[in-house]
Order: sequence, then C-alpha cells, then structure tokens
Amino acid sequence: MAERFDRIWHNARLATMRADRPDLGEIERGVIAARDGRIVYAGAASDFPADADSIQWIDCEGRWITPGLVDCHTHLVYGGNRAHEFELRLKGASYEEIARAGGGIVSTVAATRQASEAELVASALPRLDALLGEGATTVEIKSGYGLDTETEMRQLAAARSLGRRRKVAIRTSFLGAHALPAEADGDKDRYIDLVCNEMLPAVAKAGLADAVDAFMEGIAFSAEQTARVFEMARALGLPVKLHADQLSSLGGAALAAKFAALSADHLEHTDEAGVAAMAKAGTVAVLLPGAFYFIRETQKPPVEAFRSHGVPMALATDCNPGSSPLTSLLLAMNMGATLFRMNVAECLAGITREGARALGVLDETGTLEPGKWCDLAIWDIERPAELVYRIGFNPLHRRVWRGH
Ligand code: DI6
Ligand code: FE
Repeated sequence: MAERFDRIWHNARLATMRADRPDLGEIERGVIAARDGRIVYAGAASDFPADADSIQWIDCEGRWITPGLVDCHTHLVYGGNRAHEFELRLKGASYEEIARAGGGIVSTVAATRQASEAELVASALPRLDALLGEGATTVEIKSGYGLDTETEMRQLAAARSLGRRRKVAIRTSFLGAHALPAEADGDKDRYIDLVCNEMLPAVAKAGLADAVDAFMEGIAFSAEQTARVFEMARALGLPVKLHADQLSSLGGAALAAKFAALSADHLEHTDEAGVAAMAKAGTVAVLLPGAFYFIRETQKPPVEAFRSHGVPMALATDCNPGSSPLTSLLLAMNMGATLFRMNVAECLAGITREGARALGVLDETGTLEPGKWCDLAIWDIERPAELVYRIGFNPLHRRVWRGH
C-alpha cells in the first residue's frame, strides 16, 4: 500500500544543510514529505515513491527550501529603548563609557522592571514578527534586564508566552549575571550570591530556563564569578553558554569550554588557546556581527582559527536595545560575510544547523532530515547565495513550522 503523508512539497530545490553532505547539501530536484509535523522524507524526487499518497501536495515551482531559520542569541524581551543613547554615541561617547556612566544595560533594567508581563510581550511581538517574517522557526530569548528574581522571572515568562502566541519554538536562557544592578552598591560577589542562591533555583524550579548564560567582561563579571554561576547551573542540570571575549580578552572562551558550554558568543578577542579549548569541548562559536557593526568594533573574531580547529560557527542577531538593535537574520548573514569573511555555506549553516547546535536542539531542527520537525523556509531565489548577498531585501515565499 502507498505510504500516506500529511503534506508533500515537490518541484523544489533543497539546501538540506546536512552535516554529512558537502556545502549546502543541495538537491536540485527535491521533495519533502511530512507527517505529524515531522519530516519523513527530504531528498531527491527520483528516490521518492511514485505512488505516495498525501492530503496536500504543494508545488514549489522550483523555489529553494532551507531549514527554518534559528536565531540562537537574542535579548528580545525588554522594556523601553535606547535611541537616546544612540544619539549620545553619535556625539562621541563609547558603549563602555555610557555603561560606566550608569546608562547602558541598567537603563533598560529600569524600564523592564516597570513593565508588566503583558507589556513586555506586546513590545517584543513586533521584533519577533520581524524575525518570523524572514523565516525564523526557532528563537532563543535571554533574560538579564531584570536583575532581581521577580523581574528576571517575568522576562522569562514573557518569552515563554511569546511561544504560545506565534508558531515558533522559543528557547529561554537565564542571564541574571548580565550586569550589576544599582542596589547592589558595587558588590559584584554579593550579587552573584543572589544569582546563585535565589534567582537560579527559583527559575529552575519554575521551569522557565532552558539554559544559563552570563556576561563575562570588565564591565560585567569575572571568570571566578562566572564559574560560580556555572557550578550552580550544573548542579541544577541546566546547560550553559557565555558572552565571552566581546570587549576584552579575559579567557571567556576557555572558561566556557571548561564547563562544556553549548556555545560561547561574540568572541572578538578570543585567542588561539581559547579556540582550541572550544574545539575540544564541542562548544559552538556564536558570532554576532550586528553588535560588532553597531558598536563599531574593529577587532574581528578569529574566524580562520575556528575553521582550522573545526569549531562550528553560528550566526545570530543578538537583538538587544544597546549593542545590536537588529531583527534580521538575513542581514546578520550579509554582515557575517562582509565583515567577518564567512562564506555562503558558513553563513547559511550559521543560522540553521549551527544555530540549532548552539541551543542543543540539533536533533529536532536545523537541517532537512527525516525525524526532525518539519521547519522550513521557502524562498523566491535562483541560488542560495542571494540570501547572503542582498541587503535589506526579503525573498521569503513561505515559512513552515512543524509541518504547517
Ligand atoms: N553583550 C551585549 O552586547 C549585550 N549584552 C551583552 O552581554 C548588550 C546589552 C545592552 O547593551 O543592553
Ligand atoms: Fe547578547
């Protein structure tokens, strides 16, 4: 008897992004068949059973299908905005100067503390919709603008709520160790006590976080303080990731690797020893060209070293109000190519397969392979390079999340 599917996309060209195929894992005359939201077949039309039966057949008219896009690093949920700070920067102030003068992250903290969960959801929805409008099907969202237990939990709850309002998988990361709140009176160690002993256990108990992140930086937390947060995350069974080596070289990549972090992110100032440690630990390098561009950083992440050591590279928006007000993964790819000299296959893998790996969900999404969720982006393009090459143009034809 003929095998029965829910939906079949045919007459398509596939960029499967499978890790076991070279480049994009392209298939020129391809078919995708789905049942119960999962991919059952993604391959050549010539190998697909001619008598297959399906509730719906979708003729893709030669369009390209990639995996649904993954934005593996965002701070999408926050109150207020920082357009004013941008104006100050245009007058000459640097990102670090503004942070040290009490602006920066802590000004967003004040606005976030004042916002209700409903207000946080409402202000984040247009940003989420911008990502979805370009084919995103999985989006990570961090806390880190509450810096007290109640507001951190409200931010994470707002992030979870976004996932019920739109057809998208939301992965949350607790980033209590993002900045020092004013009421901590400059005592970073005591604040880290609060993060470890109160915030993290409460967040874990409520099931609000899928991972734990920290900002290890001169203007944020030290290696020792970060390690304390990671020890507690480990005790609670939560994977870790790290904002590492963004503005200075403090050995963040090596520390992330020591804790077998899912990812280390930013990495502009990472040295070769850090890269080697990441390779050994299987930690993904998440590169964030939007932040590099927006704060006019000049030190580039060591892309060539990541390549030669075999460290997987992901790309993400880092969408946040201070250093990367970016809601476009297509533009993140263009920046990855133009600013960091990543090639087309690396850019596309960065917002699909490697983004999924950086979130620990590669067995669920990120490539076109049987068994995974049927998360697709269908594009009106002639060749995949167009997705990377164009600036400010969105050729998305249709987005499919879990088969619909
Ligand atoms: N690194 C960043 O670039 C953002 N957070 C972080 O840890 C900046 C967040 C902000 O300025 O609001
Ligand atoms: Fe970030």
